[in-house]
Amino acid sequence: MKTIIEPFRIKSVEPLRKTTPAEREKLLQQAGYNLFGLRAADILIDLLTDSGTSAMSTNQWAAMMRGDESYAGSESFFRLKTVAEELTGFKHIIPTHQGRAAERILFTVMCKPGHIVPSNTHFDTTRANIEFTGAKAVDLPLPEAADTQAKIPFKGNMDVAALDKLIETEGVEKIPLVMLTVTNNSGGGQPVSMANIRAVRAVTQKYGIPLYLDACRFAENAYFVWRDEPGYHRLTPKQVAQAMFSYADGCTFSAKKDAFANIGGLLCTNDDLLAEQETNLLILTEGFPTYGGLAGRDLDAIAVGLEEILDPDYLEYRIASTKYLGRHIADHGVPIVEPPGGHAIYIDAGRMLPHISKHEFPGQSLAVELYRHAGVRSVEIGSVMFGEHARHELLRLAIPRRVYTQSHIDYLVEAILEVNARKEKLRGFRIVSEPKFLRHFSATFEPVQS
Ligand code: PM9
Repeated sequence: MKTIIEPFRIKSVEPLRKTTPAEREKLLQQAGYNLFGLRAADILIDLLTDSGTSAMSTNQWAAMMRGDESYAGSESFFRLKTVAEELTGFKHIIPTHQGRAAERILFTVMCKPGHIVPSNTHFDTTRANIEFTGAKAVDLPLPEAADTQAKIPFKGNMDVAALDKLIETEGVEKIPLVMLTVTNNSGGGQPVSMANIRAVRAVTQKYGIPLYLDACRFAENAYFVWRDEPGYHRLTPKQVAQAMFSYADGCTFSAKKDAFANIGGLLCTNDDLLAEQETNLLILTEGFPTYGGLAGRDLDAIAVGLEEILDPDYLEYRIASTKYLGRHIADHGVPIVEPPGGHAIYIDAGRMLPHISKHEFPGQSLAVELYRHAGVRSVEIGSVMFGEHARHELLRLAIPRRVYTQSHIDYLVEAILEVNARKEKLRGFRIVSEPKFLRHFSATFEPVQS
């Protein structure tokens, strides 16, 4: 059979509420045209993020009932530790309440003003947490990745020659660690090849610098390697993931992505001294090392999710579903970041709406219009999110795991193509108010009058 189906059936459902265009117009105005300010009940299909929005399985819910809520020495922690150690091979497994908490602890311990942390592309929370310590976050994506239309595999790779040059010119003492984000979220959800991980590893080893994975979407990355990189097809996705982790000295991980959990994160390392410093900081702000800001039941949900996510049938469906959305809009004239990535489709709003300059936020304009037209929530990944660091003006349609069905995806395709058919009518936005950090979460906007 050629048809790839959702490898699960639905046991519990949540109703979706339809709104009228007039209601949506009013809600947009009340939210200051920032879709983060909408109530979830007013959204039909929510593609704001794939983070913490997964549908948990029966086994995860059952595991939650086993949750051991002991303050210290919880059995739930030891169950998670066993799974995470087996998967990652790291010596120290530190739970945190989500990915950015792991980032904050890691960078607080490792970075100081004047330091530089290179990555293929930092995610916004990663960049913000690095810069909060006074260090600088530097992105070193492949030069070819600048062309959103280039259909090259493993477009999330790091520019290894640029990394070598940066370390050479800036000096080893300025670079406390190198990061690789798998898959490369801000770079279009594109995977990183095992060859690239190995090459980055060789450079970091040459200079004695630790390599950390931002492993939020490690399983989707492992699937791309398994599917497309010569030499890996004979392994299971889990074995590929284990190989990926084997080249790193540690990782940060948001269990809200590739662990199907609604909350949680991990900070892992092989370094005993670092682990001690990190644990001390953890106790100060997250909690005791056997719960790290989570309930015991959350730890159990993550432990089960980490195993379920590597099911080859699930990963095949997941990547095929994302590709279906991407191909059906791109083949009808909507420019997307090619090729379709793992967890999301990114529309190149800058290319789609050339009449809106980046100072008037084409991605934000498209996000607002897609909500106004069809009740779909997406997120701008461009100049609103990254300011002057933005390389593209993108609109991300992130697909929650195991949540929406094929007909939801077909509805999306129709909505996007209808907006595309009258794209010349879309107008830009200007910012009315913004906070100092991570402005996309709470900035307010007003439409630019034509
Ligand atoms: N990513 C996302 O939607 C959620 C926050 S923004 C709505 O893509 C990477 C690569 C991420 C990421 C979160 C984090 C932080 C780190 N690295 O959200 O703190 O994609 O668990 O993880 C979001 P937490």
